[in-house]
Amino acid sequence: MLDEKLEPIYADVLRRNPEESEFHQAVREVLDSLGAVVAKHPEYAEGALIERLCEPERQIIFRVPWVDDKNRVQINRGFRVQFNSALGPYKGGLRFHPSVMLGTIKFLGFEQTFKNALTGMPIGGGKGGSDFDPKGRSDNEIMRFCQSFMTELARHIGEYTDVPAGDIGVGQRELGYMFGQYKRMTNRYESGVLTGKGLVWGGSRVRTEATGYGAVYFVDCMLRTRNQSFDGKRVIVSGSGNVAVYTMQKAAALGGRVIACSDSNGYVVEEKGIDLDTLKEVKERRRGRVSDYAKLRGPGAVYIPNGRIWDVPADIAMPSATQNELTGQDARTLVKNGIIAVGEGANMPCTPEAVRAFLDANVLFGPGKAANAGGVATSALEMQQNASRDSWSFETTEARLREIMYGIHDRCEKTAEEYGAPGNYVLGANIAGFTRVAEAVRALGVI
Ligand code: NDP
Ligand code: 2IT
Repeated sequence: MLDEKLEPIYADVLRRNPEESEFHQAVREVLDSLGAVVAKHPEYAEGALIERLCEPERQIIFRVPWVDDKNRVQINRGFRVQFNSALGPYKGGLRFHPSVMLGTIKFLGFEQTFKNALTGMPIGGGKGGSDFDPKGRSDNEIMRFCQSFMTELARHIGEYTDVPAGDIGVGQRELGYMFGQYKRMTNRYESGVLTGKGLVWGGSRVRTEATGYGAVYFVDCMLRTRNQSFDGKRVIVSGSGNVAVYTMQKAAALGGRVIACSDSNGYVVEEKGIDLDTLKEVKERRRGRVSDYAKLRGPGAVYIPNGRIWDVPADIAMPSATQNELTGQDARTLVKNGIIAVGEGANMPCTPEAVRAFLDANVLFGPGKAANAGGVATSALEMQQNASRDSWSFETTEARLREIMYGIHDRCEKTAEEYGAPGNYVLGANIAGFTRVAEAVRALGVI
């Protein structure tokens, strides 16, 4: 049940953003946590403050024409939603996936605003992307698409305005082509305009690893509140992209046994533990599938096409692929099999029903906007290095990331306690993120 002050705000969001179910879901989840806040601080319900937080400052939609290898003209749709800049320039990734619609980018931009606030760093929230499908495209096609996408995006971004980065389907290769095109168009080596750059062209150490490492640090903090650790635990990680791979790496480094990962075609289980060198060779160099990994590893690795990775009994689950990939039914299966902690590496991977099932079963649950904030936080560290024309060591950067994740955990934990729900990281993250961004929005007047 929504608080009566929040009910009309949500009704308005539904009415003004028809057919955008992912955006509705993300807004609803935050509003569900805010009842206690507006009861304690009625000023937050005034001045249409919450309404303003639900309305993006700017939404840009553009055509992306490009020519494929067969000389055919292709048309995709590009998006950039500049959600909120009260705390700093808009900041958030670009997603290239055929499922991308305006509502997808709005949900991600909304989440990003609170996530970025939670890091304590000076970054606003934004997100962008395209319905372009990179699968099966040649390197030249990827380059031409990225150049065309940037040709339009360039006029909307800048180191003080809006700083994109990667997300699903966008990694260092794509960012390189986009940065190259931006540099060419503007005749400026403006390193701070994008993050997730390669090391020799202005990138930061640890940015590649940051989201996964950060998510594991967050889960580790949650485990410690119950005198537990990763050591000896069975860990399952969905996805096998950037977030998943470095989640597996850090979980294994802390003594966890990572036994399963997946892609959109199926999952692989290897009881001995997933071999990360082989997985990286398959995913990062060959751009292959987890089925290729299973073939390379032989009989110890079992590939299950079209199955649900959440059927694999585990102690810790880290959904790191995409939104709504873990349903209420999956959550009940995990609980039945004795899960103790879940950390969202992806954005909104657990459905609301799944989140409720975990909270009801007293499972430690780290919501994405807290648990996966290490990626964007390290992007902010990349911006710091770019602004000071400096480059930090791996150790220094990782130590900063770890400190930031511990800080986020403490902020969520303390806020949950303050609002009478100890251990509820969903409430803690939503309220702590909201209050920081709301404070700034209020201070800046009606703009
Ligand atoms: P990648 O493109 O590197 O990897 C995505 C992985 O998820 C792939 O294994 C992919 O499988 C799988 N996947 C994607 N879409 C679907 C789908 N619709 N159904 C099933 N599987 C799917 O992306 P990232 O690792 O960067 O991102 C993963 C998640 O983490 C996203 O939710 C993203 O928003 C979030 N995130 C990313 C951050 C970053 O720094 N990169 C930071 C914070 C959050 P397949 O190859 O078959 O498509
Ligand atoms: O969802 C996310 O936080 C990201 N994709 C990373 C954003 C960033 O700007 O580094």
